[in-house]
Amino acid sequence: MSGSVADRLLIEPEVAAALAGGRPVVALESTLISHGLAYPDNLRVASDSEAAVRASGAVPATVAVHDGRLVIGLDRASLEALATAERGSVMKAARPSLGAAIARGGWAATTVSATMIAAHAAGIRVFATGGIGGVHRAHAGAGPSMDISSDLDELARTPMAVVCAGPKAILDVPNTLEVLETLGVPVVAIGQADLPGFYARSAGILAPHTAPDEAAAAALVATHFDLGLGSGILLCVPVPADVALTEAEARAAVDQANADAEADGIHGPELTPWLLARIAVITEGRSVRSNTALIVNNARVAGRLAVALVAGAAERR
Ligand code: PSU
Ligand code: MN
Repeated sequence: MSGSVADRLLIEPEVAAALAGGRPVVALESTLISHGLAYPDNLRVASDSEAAVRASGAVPATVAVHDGRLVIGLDRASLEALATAERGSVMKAARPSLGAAIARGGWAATTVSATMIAAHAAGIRVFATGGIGGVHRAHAGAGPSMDISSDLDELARTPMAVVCAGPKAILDVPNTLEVLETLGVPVVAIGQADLPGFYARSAGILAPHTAPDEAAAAALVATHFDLGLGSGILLCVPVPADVALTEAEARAAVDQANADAEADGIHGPELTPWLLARIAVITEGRSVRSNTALIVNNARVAGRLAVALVAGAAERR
């Protein structure tokens, strides 16, 4: 018995038509809807992100698992179902849990890794999320954490341009960059030399590569894809300035939340959503304001990037 992800796709007609016509499409993920944010922020962000992709001239395709299929392009009712589902009833599907999520039936949300798998099988090349997963922080007195998101390995093996606001600030960001380098994944900051810090504009370290603007980033993406290396490319866009946390506030909240998670013994796939929720409480909602704004901003940038990639391909013909 053999098959492929492609056998499991259910591509919504507007998305299918855009792909068949070679028009720009942007994939969006669903774990940030079901696990990353609470209702109603999650539903607002999901629909605002789709609108932002459209405003940039591309077609949005939010990805999730439903009743054994990888759905590419969710309608309003599906977004609502995911956003309002009872806590714990929606599975978080990543590469290691994708088979289980498909076999189980019902709804599952796709993380960055699972969304990349589905979107790539559908022929989509650009994807927007909030922040990618990475290497979690070490516990006090212990060696480096072995809790490394499957997002990183997926970036190594799936050729897709992933737009984010940097690795999530809850992580060990320097070690996350090291792993991405080992895996051969280019990391590009757009518009600044510093690596964007998710809640804050800067992660306090330089990005390995920088592109002055989206057009330059699109040219870099096109060259990376033309080489056929097989890997993805990570584009990091700073959170909008008016809702950014200062580096100091972000650091204090993240340190506190990680200490609380360690004390409570939180680990595994539960850890990332737990930390995001804890930081929302610690910052009295300010982290949610930046998280929601950066997701929509990334969707807008990804839309422009998808448009530029299609235009560039037409020019090269
Ligand atoms: N970006 C956000 N919020 C999120 C995520 C991204 O602003 O909740 C999700 C993505 O789906 C990402 C996941 O793949 O968090 C990482 O989870 P983990 O660390 O368990 O791999
Ligand atoms: Mn993990």
